[in-house]
Amino acid sequence: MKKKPQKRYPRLTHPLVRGEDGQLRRASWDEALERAAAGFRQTREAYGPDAFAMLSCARATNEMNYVAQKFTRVVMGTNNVDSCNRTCHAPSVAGLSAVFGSGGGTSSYEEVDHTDLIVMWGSNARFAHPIFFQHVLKGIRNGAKMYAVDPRRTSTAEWAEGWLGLNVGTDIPLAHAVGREIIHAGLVNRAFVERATTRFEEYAELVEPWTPSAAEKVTGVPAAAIRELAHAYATAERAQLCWTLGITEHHNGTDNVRALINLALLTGHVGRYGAGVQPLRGQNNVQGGGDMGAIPNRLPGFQDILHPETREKFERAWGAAIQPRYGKTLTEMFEAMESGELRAVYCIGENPAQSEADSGQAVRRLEALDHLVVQDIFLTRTAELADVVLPATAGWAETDGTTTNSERRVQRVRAALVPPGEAREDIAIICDIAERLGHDWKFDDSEAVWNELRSLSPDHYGMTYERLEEHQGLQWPCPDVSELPSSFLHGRLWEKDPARRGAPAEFGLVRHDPPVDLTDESYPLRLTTGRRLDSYNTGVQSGSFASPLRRGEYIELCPEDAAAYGVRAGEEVRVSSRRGSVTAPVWIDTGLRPGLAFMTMHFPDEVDTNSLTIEANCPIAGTAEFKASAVRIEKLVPAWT
Ligand SMILES: Nc1nc2c(c(=O)[nH]1)N[C@H]1C(S)=C(S)[C@@H](COP(=O)(O)OP(=O)(O)OC[C@H]3O[C@@H](n4cnc5c(=O)[nH]c(N)nc54)[C@H](O)[C@@H]3O)O[C@H]1N2
Ligand SMILES: Nc1nc2c(c(=O)[nH]1)N[C@H]1C(S)=C(S)[C@@H](COP(=O)(O)OP(=O)(O)OC[C@H]3O[C@@H](n4cnc5c(=O)[nH]c(N)nc54)[C@H](O)[C@@H]3O)O[C@H]1N2
Ligand SMILES: [Mo]
Repeated sequence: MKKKPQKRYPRLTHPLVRGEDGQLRRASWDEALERAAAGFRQTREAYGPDAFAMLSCARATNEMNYVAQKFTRVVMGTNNVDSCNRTCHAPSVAGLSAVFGSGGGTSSYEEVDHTDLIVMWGSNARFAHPIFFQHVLKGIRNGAKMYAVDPRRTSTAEWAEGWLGLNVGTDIPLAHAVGREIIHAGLVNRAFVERATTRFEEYAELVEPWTPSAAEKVTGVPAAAIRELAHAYATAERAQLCWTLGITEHHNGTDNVRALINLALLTGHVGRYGAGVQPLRGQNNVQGGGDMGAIPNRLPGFQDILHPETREKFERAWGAAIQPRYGKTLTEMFEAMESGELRAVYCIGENPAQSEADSGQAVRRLEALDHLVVQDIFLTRTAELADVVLPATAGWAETDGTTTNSERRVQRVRAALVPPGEAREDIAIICDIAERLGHDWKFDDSEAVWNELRSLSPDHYGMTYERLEEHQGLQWPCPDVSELPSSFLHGRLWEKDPARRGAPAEFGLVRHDPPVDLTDESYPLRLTTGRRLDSYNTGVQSGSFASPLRRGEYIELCPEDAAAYGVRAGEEVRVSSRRGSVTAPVWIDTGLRPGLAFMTMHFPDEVDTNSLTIEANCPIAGTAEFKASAVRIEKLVPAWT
């Protein structure tokens, strides 16, 4: 089989603007910045502030995200700012904040070394979170058991005591059956449930029909395995429940998250050293981007926009009025492009033309914009659609600042490489556009931005650059400049004094709701999409390096399905969904089960996987159902050749 050459993206070294001939051409910084600013000014004047939206970069620094959201709120006057957190862990943030009042994972990586049980639920950390996975391995070496809950027998599952291979989109029945078994076996942590939670009785009633055998019928997981996981989790002294996109990238992602948190509430596996609930975040700084307010509903420090005193504090500091309502999520932005409500987008370090579900539709919507400015380090597919392209330095290795990881640890990053050509720092570019729109912000360096943030976010106040350096990073909340923060959250739930315990954690009364894109005779296969170790997201950054590991896109099938369709490994097939169609070679994976196919999102220039996926999304968090499409495959070469 001949392999298609893999695209290598050129690093952006100078600004580009769209010329009269419709092509992108080289421009001076002055011309490009003027074009960018003029388009934003005209949009605001003609259609008002909400016709503008910012996509902010989850790979760039906290400081850059702070400045990007400030630009959106102060210069453009809207809360329409979001990032790829929406395609990823927005349900985790929504679920955790509904239960605990804070959207962060509750534990530290180090606690995983010393825990007794680790559940990796919908997470292939061996591939996607290799550093965290080292802690899982350390925990296992120290005597912990690990369970993997994933439709595929993944590389992560190879280290597990047990693998629960459930049908895609049946996590709620499985979690409810685990919860019911814990209740029936008398393993509920009664003292914790009574003191620190609410709605237990309703929860117990809700899960009652989910006997292990009823759940086996829906999930495909043997009843004995469900019982084993329930007993192992409930009897462990300390347990870590970790999840990622197998839970969140569903049309009911937030409900899925709530179903898992319920298990931690039942057993008291939260708010103690070694016990906790952890969504392992996606990019290096997607946690920080949200913390910095680059989301439509929160000001920096995760402070609610609807809270009048919070708004006043920021209005005083910024000298501008802040809209008293939430802005649009990334999902809503794309809908508003369709209706014409959204006319101008400033896209910094995101590649939505290839990462959005139903990418054909996403590209059409981006093309229809009046004004698209893309600021990136590579000439992406999204940049190819832009009116102005601005070359930035990479947040990693070419820029000073801080980033925040999944354990809420803020760490310093430093410029170690000289950026190519005329590339400039993201913050400097945003400030130049702001200046052309009448806002003169003087930030001498990234520390000046950080100190402005510290003055407005109590959770970050105690983290000076000096202290971050001294302690090799600090975790939020860190309100005090002399004390060290706790490594885990919500210890308050264990307090005997109700005043110190604060608001109770609520059980989530969530119900099973199968995937939107149903399989039927025409589309009989369930396609789930995800990652491989050797590539990164839409391939823009990983595609530029020659690696002996990369092997392009495949549709992965189990041996039984390959035999049933009469296709061999390496043979090209047509893969079609209700939205689009691609051709891809077959890969045979014994970790899959009949009826389940897998593809990545890493090689969209060769095989545009997202032309197949469905845009159905979670009404609470806005995250699309990347994990469940219905497809069919057809042989391209007739069987008689
Ligand atoms: N090497 C590499 N590392 C990465 C990335 C990368 O592209 N490459 N991307 C980063 C980003 S942005 C993110 S968000 C993370 C994502 O990290 P992960 O979420 O771990 O990665 P995925 O492969 O998308 O999905 C995880 C697993 O969900 C399973 N799954 C699918 N459907 C279901 C379901 O219905 N229920 C359950 N329980 N599981 C299901 C899939 O089989 C898959 O193994 O990785 C980050 N790290
Ligand atoms: N089918 C399918 N689709 C998915 C998913 C899935 O599991 N399946 N997962 C979803 C998830 S979890 C995510 S997070 C999204 C990712 O979607 P995107 O964020 O749109 O995709 P990336 O490829 O990560 O694009 C990152 C861009 O940031 C640029 N960049 C990197 N560093 C910097 C910097 O410092 N400054 C600037 N200005 N630019 C920078 C890179 O060059 C690149 O173009 O994809 C989503 N799409
Ligand atoms: Mo992600």
